[in-house]
Amino acid sequence: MSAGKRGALIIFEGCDRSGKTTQSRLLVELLKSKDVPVQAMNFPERSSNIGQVINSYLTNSKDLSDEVIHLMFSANRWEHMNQLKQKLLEGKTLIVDRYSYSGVAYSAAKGLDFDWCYAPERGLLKPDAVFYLRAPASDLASRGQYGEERYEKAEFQERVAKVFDRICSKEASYWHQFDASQPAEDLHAQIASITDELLPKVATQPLDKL
Ligand code: DGP
Ligand code: NA
Ligand code: NA
Repeated sequence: MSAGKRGALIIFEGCDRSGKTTQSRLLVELLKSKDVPVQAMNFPERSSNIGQVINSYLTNSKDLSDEVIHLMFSANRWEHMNQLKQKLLEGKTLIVDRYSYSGVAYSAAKGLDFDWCYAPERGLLKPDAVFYLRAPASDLASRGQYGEERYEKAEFQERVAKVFDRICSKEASYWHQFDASQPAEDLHAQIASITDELLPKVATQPLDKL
């Protein structure tokens, strides 16, 4: 690590099938090719004990109340926070597939109170940038069959998208909205250019909290 330089915390958000997986992979590959220390991460992180409960819930083999699963998703982020912080301070840039905003969007889409949903996320590391891949849920559904997981229904995704839109307008200072229906290479080029500007800028800024 170069002295005092930290990595950037970059989050991809969006509905299921919005292209987050492809775009985060392309960004990680690009940064690696430029010798930027980088690591891909993913929430929910399904390997921990909490992550395994979340996985059982998502695959419909376990039912939990909306409030309980909400807090489990949040706890899954909290249990990885020290690790994220340490990596960032070592100079590693983290490219993360989903974060607190999915936590709020998916639970608020069920009807839970927005502020209640946000409360357990407070104190987590604040992202330097959120790349929001936005597309009407009807477009996403037409990309092919949704999978079998609990939330993969067009009507529910439509409600999730509305909450993401609301968060995006509130957090405009570090959210970047992209049209997810454009070709992947075009989207990648825009994301790459924002990331290029971001990394040197945040390298000397202290980490902040949500
Ligand atoms: P993924 O592995 O990123 O595709 O996420 C799995 C599913 O879980 C997906 O439908 C989005 C949803 N999800 C991700 N994070 C959260 C969260 O914090 N809370 C809730 N309720 N759902 C989430
Ligand atoms: Na998914
Ligand atoms: Na994820």
